[in-house]
Amino acid sequence: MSDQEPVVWEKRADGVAIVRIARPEALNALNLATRKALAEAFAALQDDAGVRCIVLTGDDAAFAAGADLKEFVESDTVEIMKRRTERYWATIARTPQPVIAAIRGYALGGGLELAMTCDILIVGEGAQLGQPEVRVGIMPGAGGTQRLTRAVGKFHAMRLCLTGKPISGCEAYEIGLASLVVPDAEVMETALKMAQGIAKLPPLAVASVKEAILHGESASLESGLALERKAFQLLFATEDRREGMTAFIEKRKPKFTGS
Ligand code: CO8
Repeated sequence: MSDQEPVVWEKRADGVAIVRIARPEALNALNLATRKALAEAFAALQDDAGVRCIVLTGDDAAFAAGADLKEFVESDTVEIMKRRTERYWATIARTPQPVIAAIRGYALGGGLELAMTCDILIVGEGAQLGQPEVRVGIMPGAGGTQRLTRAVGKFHAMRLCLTGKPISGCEAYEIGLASLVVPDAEVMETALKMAQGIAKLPPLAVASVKEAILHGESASLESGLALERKAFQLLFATEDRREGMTAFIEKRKPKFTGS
């Protein structure tokens, strides 16, 4: 386990890494140091072939309650532009391994935007997800008007961003902002179990699925289908493809090597 604060991460023997935001005194509000530490953690994990799936989480009270307003209050436009903080979330969004956000408590503003850079969202029933920026005179600045709209459509995105009111984990699931909703106490267990399952799968196939879905999101249907087809064809060059199919035919468990 690394000892960097305010983000701690551990790599486990089962191929799952857990990244935890650890600023409980501020409901995991994302100050600059936290955002930078998150990007550094993901950059390190991306290069580790032993990491097959990543779980990003906070604590029982909050995934993250947004950008740190105490740090924002005296900021001006030029300073905000010069920070180029978009690079931190971009690092996370470009992670080739699947990233599961395990959300308990608040996921607000930049916290929800961070969650939306992940691939699978597992939320607790009592979680509070929202884009409250408008209530403090700003607006979402890292995906809240874009990724959110792609996930839930114009009318839910408008409601969330224009009222600033949070929704529960149950409602997030109903509108397509979460992959699963579970009792709060089961969020981490569910996320870890799913991550362990993904970690056992052939990593080149897993990474190709992720790439095709993400790139296809902003492509035309024709381009997306072509990208999918090429990725599908490429996977026939992998040893794991042969092993997976042979193991099925021989009625045994496959041994995937990542090649
Ligand atoms: N920033 C800084 N500190 C915070 C934040 C925050 N976003 N949220 C909570 N805290 C701190 C509080 O100040 C308090 O600290 P202290 O005890 O020292 O005063 C501590 O956390 C506990 O908070 P509360 O006492 O307020 O706890 P409550 O249970 O009463 O309320 C809420 C919880 C409802 C979550 C409330 O704290 C709240 O409304 N927080 C602000 C939520 C918010 O507006 N978030 C959006 C911020 S703007 C944003 O995210 C823009 C993103 C742009 C892109 C940047 C990418 C990162």
